[in-house]
Amino acid sequence: MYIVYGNAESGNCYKVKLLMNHLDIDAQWEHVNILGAGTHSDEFLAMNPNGKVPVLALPNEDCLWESNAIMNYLAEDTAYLPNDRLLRAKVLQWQFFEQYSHEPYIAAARFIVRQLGRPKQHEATLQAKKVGGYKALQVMETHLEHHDWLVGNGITIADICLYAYTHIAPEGGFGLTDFPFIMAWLERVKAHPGHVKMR
Ligand SMILES: N[C@@H](CCC(=O)N[C@@H](CS)C(=O)NCC(=O)O)C(=O)O
Repeated sequence: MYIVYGNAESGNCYKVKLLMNHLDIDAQWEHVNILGAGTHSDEFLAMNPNGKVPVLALPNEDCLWESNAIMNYLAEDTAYLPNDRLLRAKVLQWQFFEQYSHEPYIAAARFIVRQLGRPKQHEATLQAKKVGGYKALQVMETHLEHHDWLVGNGITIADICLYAYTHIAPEGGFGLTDFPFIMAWLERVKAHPGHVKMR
């Protein structure tokens, strides 16, 4: 049985939870306090020297960290990670986009608003995050105007990856009403069998 070290407030952990639900994979979840010292204990750092959740502990006692690496591992040989070389590379393309151009803005803005309580001294950072976040949303909107899914003709881990922080983008102050194709895609992901809410 897998053990996932995670936190229910984390979109990165939700990616793993959502995929596991889609794939009907059982796991034991261990809560990690990410605002305290939970990710900095010697025990935790032995599993992930980078001190972040999620961590997937494998039955052979090896550990895997980085949400997208965990998803690729779990999705191997399933329809959620295509075998076709180009489609597989496109899944990676969206996962790298998520980590470099989406999550650092959208998740970070949400952290400032929700976890830090939007303190005045972070206002300039928050506004800068808004610019980057809306740019990422526009990239998705443009693609989804002509495609039902991010890659190929069905749901893949690219959709699960980007669903995680996009569906809670309003918690960081991002309005989604100007992105009708993203909103329709969020509904498609939500309606797919195997869906589970973040909290
Ligand atoms: N790139 C990593 C990011 C992981 C990450 O930022 N995790 C946050 C929660 S969303 C965390 O553990 N923060 C606590 C800390 O940095 O100590 C991934 O995709 O797994």
